[in-house]
Amino acid sequence: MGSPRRVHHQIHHPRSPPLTPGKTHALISSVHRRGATLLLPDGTEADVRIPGRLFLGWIPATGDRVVVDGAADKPGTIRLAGVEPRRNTLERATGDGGTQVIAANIDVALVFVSLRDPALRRGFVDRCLAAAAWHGIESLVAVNKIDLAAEGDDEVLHDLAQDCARAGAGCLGISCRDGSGTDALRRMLEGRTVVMSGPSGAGKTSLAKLLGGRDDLLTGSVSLRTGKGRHTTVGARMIPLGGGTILIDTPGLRVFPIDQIPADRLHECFREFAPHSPFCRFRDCRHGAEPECGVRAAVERGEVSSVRYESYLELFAELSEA
Ligand SMILES: Nc1nc2c(ncn2[C@@H]2O[C@H](COP(=O)(O)OP(=O)(O)OP(=O)(O)O)[C@@H](O)[C@H]2O)c(=O)[nH]1
Ligand SMILES: [Mg+2]
Ligand SMILES: [Zn+2]
Repeated sequence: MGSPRRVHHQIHHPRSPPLTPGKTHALISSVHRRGATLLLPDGTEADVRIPGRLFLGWIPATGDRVVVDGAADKPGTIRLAGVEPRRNTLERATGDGGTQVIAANIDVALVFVSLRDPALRRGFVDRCLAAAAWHGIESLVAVNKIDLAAEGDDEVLHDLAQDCARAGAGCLGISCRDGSGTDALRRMLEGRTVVMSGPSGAGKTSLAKLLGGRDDLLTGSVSLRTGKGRHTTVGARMIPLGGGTILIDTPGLRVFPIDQIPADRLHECFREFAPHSPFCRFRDCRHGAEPECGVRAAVERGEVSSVRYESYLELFAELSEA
């Protein structure tokens, strides 16, 4: 059992090989200074030490799948025996030029926004979709508070749904207040590991409560009570919701980071651009002010959303400055 394969920057990650047969697996639900808390198959948690010399080069992250030895009903006997390769990671830059894995093995990046209070900001949605695409994570946009819809909002939602579909993302409107769409959302998340981003006030805590979460853990506080007392959790942690859904809570992370994306590869994160770039005059066209750009022509014909294209230009400018 070696250290996990480093997931390189590419849009479509290969699926990981099947888990080691005949072994007990667990998920790392949070990481603290001296070890980690595991989520065991029976839904209980156990603390383990991370034996550094066994897993050279592996920095554990929330969402890592590990192999464990010992009896699950005797938490003190559990120890780590191996770690599975990661299927994907969500990462951010650490100031000193390195990267930090926020969470691993994510099934769905849930972009949770509201129609009003706070108002829907398409730039926020597109930023999150780009980050998820870069990390090879499927994404779903949920627009909360559709109970507050006013005249013209049908069109707003319709345009968003169309743009998401072209970008390869799911999209649905819901209301945590009156319950519309929430059953559909619950089904879409069933049995999956979800990382959520959304602006303050969008209704993330309301959603977690609705899905059966321990909302006491969704407060952004950094300590977690386990069998052995209090540990300082370093970053993200798993919150099991009903129906086998696991929510990864990322305190202090409002928006998925795009800082890993090189400006000249941002266009790969806007999947609907791909069919049009062969028509660009320059092979290395970045779809900005270049003459005879196939993507810009597609925007003019209405085949690529002008809203998405504007978001692309904004993010491109931001990444080019960095
Ligand atoms: N009208 C309406 N209000 C909602 C809905 N969902 C949540 N709210 C309200 O919106 C406010 C913010 O909801 P929260 O769940 O606290 O939002 P949050 O995303 O967790 O916010 P932060 O914790 O600050 O990031 C609360 O007053 C909720 O009652 C909804 O579907 N419709
Ligand atoms: Mg909240
Ligand atoms: Zn172009």
